[in-house]
Amino acid sequence: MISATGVASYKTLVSRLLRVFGAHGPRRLVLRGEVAYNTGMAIDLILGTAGHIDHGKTALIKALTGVDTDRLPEEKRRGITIELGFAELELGPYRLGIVDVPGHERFVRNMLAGATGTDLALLVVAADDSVKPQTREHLEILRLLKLDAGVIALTKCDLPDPDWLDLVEEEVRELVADTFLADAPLVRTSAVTGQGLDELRSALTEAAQQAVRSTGRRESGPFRMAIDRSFTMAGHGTVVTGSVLRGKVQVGDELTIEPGGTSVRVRGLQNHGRSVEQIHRGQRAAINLAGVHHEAIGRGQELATPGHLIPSRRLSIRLNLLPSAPRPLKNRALVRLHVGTAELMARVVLLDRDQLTPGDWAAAQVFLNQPAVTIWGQPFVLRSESPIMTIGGGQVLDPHAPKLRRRDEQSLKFLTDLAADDSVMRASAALFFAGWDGWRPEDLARTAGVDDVQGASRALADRGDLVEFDVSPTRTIRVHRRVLDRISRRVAAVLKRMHRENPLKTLLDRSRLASHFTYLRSEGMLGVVLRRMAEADKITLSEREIALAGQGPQLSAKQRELLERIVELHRDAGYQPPSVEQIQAQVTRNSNAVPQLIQVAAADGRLTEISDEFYLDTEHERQMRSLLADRLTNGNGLTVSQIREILQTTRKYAVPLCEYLDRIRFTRRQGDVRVLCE
Ligand SMILES: Nc1nc2c(ncn2[C@@H]2O[C@H](COP(=O)(O)OP(=O)(O)OP(=O)(O)O)[C@@H](O)[C@H]2O)c(=O)[nH]1
Ligand SMILES: [Mg+2]
Repeated sequence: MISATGVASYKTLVSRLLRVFGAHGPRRLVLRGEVAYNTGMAIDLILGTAGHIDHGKTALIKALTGVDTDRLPEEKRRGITIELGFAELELGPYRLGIVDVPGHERFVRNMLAGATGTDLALLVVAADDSVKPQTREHLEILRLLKLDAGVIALTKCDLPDPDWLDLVEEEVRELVADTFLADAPLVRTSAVTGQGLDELRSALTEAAQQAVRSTGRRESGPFRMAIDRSFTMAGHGTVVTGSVLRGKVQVGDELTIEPGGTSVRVRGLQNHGRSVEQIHRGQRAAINLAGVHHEAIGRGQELATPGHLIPSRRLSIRLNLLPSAPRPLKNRALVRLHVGTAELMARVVLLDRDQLTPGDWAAAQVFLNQPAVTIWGQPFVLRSESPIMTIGGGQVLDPHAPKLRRRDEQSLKFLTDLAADDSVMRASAALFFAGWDGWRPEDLARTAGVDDVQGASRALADRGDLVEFDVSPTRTIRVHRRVLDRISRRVAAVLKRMHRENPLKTLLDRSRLASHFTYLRSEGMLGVVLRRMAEADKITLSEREIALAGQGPQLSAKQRELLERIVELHRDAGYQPPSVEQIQAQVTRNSNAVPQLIQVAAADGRLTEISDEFYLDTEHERQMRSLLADRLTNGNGLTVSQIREILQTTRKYAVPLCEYLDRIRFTRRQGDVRVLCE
């Protein structure tokens, strides 16, 4: 990190400014300003160098641009690049922001940070040294990062004899066969003699054209930039730099730093040393921020439009282990994950196998030691600790993933759908993985790479995948129908268990069921699931009680015998049914099951509840109503005593029986008598 704090003389301040922004001499600044003004419509792209240590990357960039991107004293002393270097190259309609990376194997992590956001690559191979380990590794990284345009430069062509050059060229062609550079131009150059520089410029112009065709401009939409440096500048405060991945930013804009969620305001902007009002994708940006200390942020974090990025420690991914990986990748292996400019420790959980063979692809989840911000489709690179090398990479499928069970067929199917070309299929899968967490249509851009989010969510509703319901007057929940199915299955499983634990109960306590689903964080959500289950006759449901269809009480032979005895006692007793205590007195065994068994008989419709105290045999209850109906049709009412006589019972039973008849609206009270209800 570069620090430029403290009061400095004008001269040191200028030199610091230039160093910090990777800029050029003052005369050049003015010139560049004019060029920028005249070519206001320039198409900006980021070019990244790649190649083995000492192969002449920095020298070639200097030959092309006049800028020595090695600016650290240590870089000068050791003659190698350590940190990222920056320069700028105008090529007709294109303006290339150049990121020069180190080739040393110990600084591959810096190369990875620099490779983020690059649109085209300049792969450098020294003619006197040919293909070397970091030539291969950098090429693999660019491939994994999904670059698809570039140029190969054979450097130091002033050194070896021409026959040797042909051999090297052959080796390079062999290396890049089957990669995005298979058909790329290979230009013989020398930074010493200037050989091939014009040819290189025109090859780069063509590659730029191709990069624009394949990446699009991506200047619309949210702003996003992965931070590669953060430092402080005297008189300005915090400055962060990076390659703008998407969108544009203006002085005065409010942005968020993620992970962390820190709100900041853009105080000033520079592009290659020029102060500008606006910076867009494909440009290098130095952004002066208000609202944050430079030490509170750093490489790996991102600057974005508020709400655009959501940090997560868990990602679902599609993972490729390189054929060159030294050994299979085991489930739960610990690796380094490079995404954006971030480098994180990650545990890889393979979802459909126990180990991944070199060369193969698999669906996986990574559990990170710190949150990362990614979007659907974002490429990443995996490196192993020992040996320290690049072993694989792939794309993010779910940037904010729920924990998935291994070998779960439904999850694996939806993960496959997330990698599909069909955007509605991806949208459906993203909706599924959003679970019950308050999905919004606009999330689809980030979670499924869908541009037309409204169209996609309409298609989801039409397919019946998207279920919307209001859980409160102000809150609508949107979920995948398969998510509701999943919750339904859990409800059924919990109810089954509750029935097993309460074998004599016909109806279960609804609030006890709800206590198993607090993780839904919405009463309304469970309510919707239960209503859908009731409509499908999978459960019976009332305000307080619930039962799973086909899950009646489970009685033992003894209990069944006792149940029959209870029903028999009621049948024999006519309109003077026994109380619970009386029944218990008559049966010696299992007497404490009596109250529940009475309820079982009532739920089966064999007994009818008259009051808290007693039940009637259901057949007697029906007879009672027909007896009384006969006597009541004349319109004259009956007193309690008359009813007692008709039923040949005692007052102890007649009063509750009359109250029962009123309650079920068979009779109604009129003064001293009961009359029939119409
Ligand atoms: N003869 C000759 N020497 C060159 C040429 N290009 C670079 N060199 C020399 O090769 C050495 C390494 O060059 P750099 O440009 O620093 O190499 P690099 O690829 O940037 O190295 P790292 O950034 O450390 O990976 C330097 O001593 C250069 O002077 C060339 O075209 N011809
Ligand atoms: Mg260098």
